[in-house]
Amino acid sequence: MSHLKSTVRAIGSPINLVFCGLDFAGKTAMYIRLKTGKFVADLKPTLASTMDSISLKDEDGLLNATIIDLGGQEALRDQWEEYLGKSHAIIYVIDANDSSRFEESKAEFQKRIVPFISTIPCIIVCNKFDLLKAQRKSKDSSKLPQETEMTIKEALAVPDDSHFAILVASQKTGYGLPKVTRLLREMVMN
Ligand SMILES: Nc1nc2c(ncn2[C@@H]2O[C@H](COP(=O)(O)OP(=O)(O)OP(=O)(O)O)[C@@H](O)[C@H]2O)c(=O)[nH]1
Ligand SMILES: [Mg+2]
Repeated sequence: MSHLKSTVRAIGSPINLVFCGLDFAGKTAMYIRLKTGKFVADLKPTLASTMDSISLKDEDGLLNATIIDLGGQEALRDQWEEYLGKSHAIIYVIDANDSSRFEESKAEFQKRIVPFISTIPCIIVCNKFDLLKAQRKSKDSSKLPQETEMTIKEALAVPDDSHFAILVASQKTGYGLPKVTRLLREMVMN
């Protein structure tokens, strides 16, 4: 993984994180979970983008971020570009439990995200892992995170030479979220 940083950031200043992805993917749920540690089940679609400050914590301390949570509905997607170019990292969220929308998510990823990810790191979040896991029921699910990563990487046709990481996560259970801070440190801060 390279460490390119296209957007200059003053030392110690917050990183700019942009959340994008299709409507209903779980962007707002993730931002709220990262900020408050809580899962909100009855969120309304985001129509006006939200800007907020969050503090992420890990064993290395605090990582301050200014986040932009964008709306994913079709009519709102043209707005993404304006924010993507100013970000230090992109969080692209996909509902990993809804394969009927993988094609649509791939088309938007290829059109709107790929042009940025040779220079801006991107964390692809395979969200709603709790729902995928529940479908496995009695079957062994130890390999499911790895399988999900592969499925989503292929579904989005992520270019091998791009600056990305894939994270399997659930906003409901919190699965995967402790890795976010470390990934951001590795991808943006180093
Ligand atoms: N079970 C489960 N539900 C989730 C998860 N993440 C989000 N949801 C639910 O999915 C629905 C959509 O989540 P949002 O966060 O509003 O989706 P969004 O991507 O912000 O959607 P837009 O604002 O329209 O772009 C909500 O009912 C959430 O509670 C998850 O990991 N697991
Ligand atoms: Mg939202």
